[in-house]
Amino acid sequence: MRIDIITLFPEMFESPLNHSILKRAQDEGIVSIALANIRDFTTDKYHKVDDRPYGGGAGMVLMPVPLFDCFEHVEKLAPTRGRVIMLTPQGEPFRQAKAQELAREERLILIAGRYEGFDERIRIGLNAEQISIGDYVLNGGELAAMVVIDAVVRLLPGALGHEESAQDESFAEGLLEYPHYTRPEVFRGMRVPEILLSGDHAKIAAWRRRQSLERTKAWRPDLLPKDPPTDTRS
Ligand code: 6GU
Repeated sequence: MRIDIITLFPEMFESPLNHSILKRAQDEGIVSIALANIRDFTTDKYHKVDDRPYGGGAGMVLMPVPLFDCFEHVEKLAPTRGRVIMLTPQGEPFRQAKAQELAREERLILIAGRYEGFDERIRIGLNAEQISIGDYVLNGGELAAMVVIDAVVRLLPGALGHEESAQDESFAEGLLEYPHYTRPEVFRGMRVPEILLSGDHAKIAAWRRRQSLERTKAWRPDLLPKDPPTDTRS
């Protein structure tokens, strides 16, 4: 997969992209990630990228001209356009299903904005999708773009090194994960559940399944299907 990021702050991406899984995935050629700075596509003396909103109001708006020039440069860097995604609180809420969908693409172009927002003609002119990472307001789309990249890249074949991991975890099945334990067997008086030491893999799997369901019911009932399928077996 190739991911292009269009931003005013490429430096913000340096640390997250250069550690751990995201770094290794790039080193191994599983993903290639490129940054483009919108400001490099300005033509005026002040390298202006934002301006006051028509109609008045607070804040500044990201201008369409440098953004389009930047986009048209980036678009040509690879043969396929892929999915063009603007990060904005107005976007579709980002969920695991969307991460799985994006992980199947050959290319993503992510556009992170700043200020009060993007000039509306950017969204229309690029025919871009919009993604939000939750119902709160960030100072810009950069952190949201990093969240999307992190969630997508770990789903790419080979990125985790152990393929079950991404299958097993929270949300892959629409449920929260079961609890995990490692050594020591007793920590501050708290014992590892006996069943996990039993070696009975079928019983362990059933226990984990039940734990997943119970935790989801208790902590995230909104994730459970509205009409749970009735088990009619006796
Ligand atoms: Cl994608 N951008 C900004 N600025 N704020 C957000 C967001 C995105 N998602 C949630 N809040």
